[in-house]
Amino acid sequence: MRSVALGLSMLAVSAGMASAAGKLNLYCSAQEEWCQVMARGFEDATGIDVDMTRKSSGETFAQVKAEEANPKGDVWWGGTGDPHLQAAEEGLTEPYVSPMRGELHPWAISQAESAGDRTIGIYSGGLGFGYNSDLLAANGLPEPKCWEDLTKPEFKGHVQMANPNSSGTAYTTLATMVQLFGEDGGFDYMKRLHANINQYTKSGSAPIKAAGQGETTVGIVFMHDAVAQTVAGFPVVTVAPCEGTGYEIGSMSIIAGARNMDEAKQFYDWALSADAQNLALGVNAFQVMSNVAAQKSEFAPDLSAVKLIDYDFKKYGSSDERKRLLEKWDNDVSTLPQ
Ligand code: S7P
Repeated sequence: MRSVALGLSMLAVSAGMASAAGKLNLYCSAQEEWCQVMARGFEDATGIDVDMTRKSSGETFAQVKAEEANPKGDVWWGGTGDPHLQAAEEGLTEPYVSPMRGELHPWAISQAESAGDRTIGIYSGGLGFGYNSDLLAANGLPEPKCWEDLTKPEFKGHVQMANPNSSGTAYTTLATMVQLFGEDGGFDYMKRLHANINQYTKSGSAPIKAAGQGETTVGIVFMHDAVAQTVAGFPVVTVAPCEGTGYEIGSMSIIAGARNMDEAKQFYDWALSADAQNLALGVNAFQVMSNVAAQKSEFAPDLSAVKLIDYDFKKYGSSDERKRLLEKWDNDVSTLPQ
């Protein structure tokens, strides 16, 4: 009896400690498994309860904007940098200079500096595509090596990508084509690609998961997401397109007016540490991490061997440009017959 009472009082003490330690509402736009380990890892490190919601980058941006007058989230972690930059420009996120900043790669810091410290880089990764080698062979298709190959008539119905309105990956694709081929050339490419698309998904990594399952031959995704399918045992080959490609600076921001501001800053500092970033390795997240001391997986795509464009994050993350490109894609591309 006594030990039960003692046990109950210890439980009460630890429950009291948990609530004294506070709570955090985390909006997460990276892959689900990674979001989960970040939430649980922070709880373990601090005792702070985390309520995590996972949504794609564009969807999270729309939610943060819709909640502007009554913010429900505290930190937005992960997802491509463009909508984080747009949120910064629209004053939806809070300036913060973390004491951890000195441990980061210059590209992560310049993301912060270009946004008045309202966001920061947490990882980076190159855009490309992957294909299911079994399906490619079964359909007698040539090995695609370039963006242009995906628009060839024989690939009709074989290519999948996400919708750029909901997905940061797909917005990066659209902005990459405009930067690679110019405004007219980029939209001409998106129209020709549209003719071969079998489905626009909501989530950016869904197309390569579908390729792994044999539901589409090609998926346009970040290369690290294609590599993750290969490592998981699926017959997926990753391609760095021959013309060159864009890349992302996956980002993190504190939401303006966060109800749990102290906890938000604690999470922010922790998420920039090498220990927190090393959690990625356990869930097959093969991005390049922003902390210089974070470990790099042997499977991570070698970006130094990829022809990367000089992606203009400021321009393509600006509110006007992002809205303009998405509207143009909605009106001129997505409505075309297939
Ligand atoms: O975690 C994998 C990853 O590709 O997901 C993020 C992505 O933006 C989330 O999906 P959406 O494309 O649907 O927004 C990337 O930042 C990240 O590298």
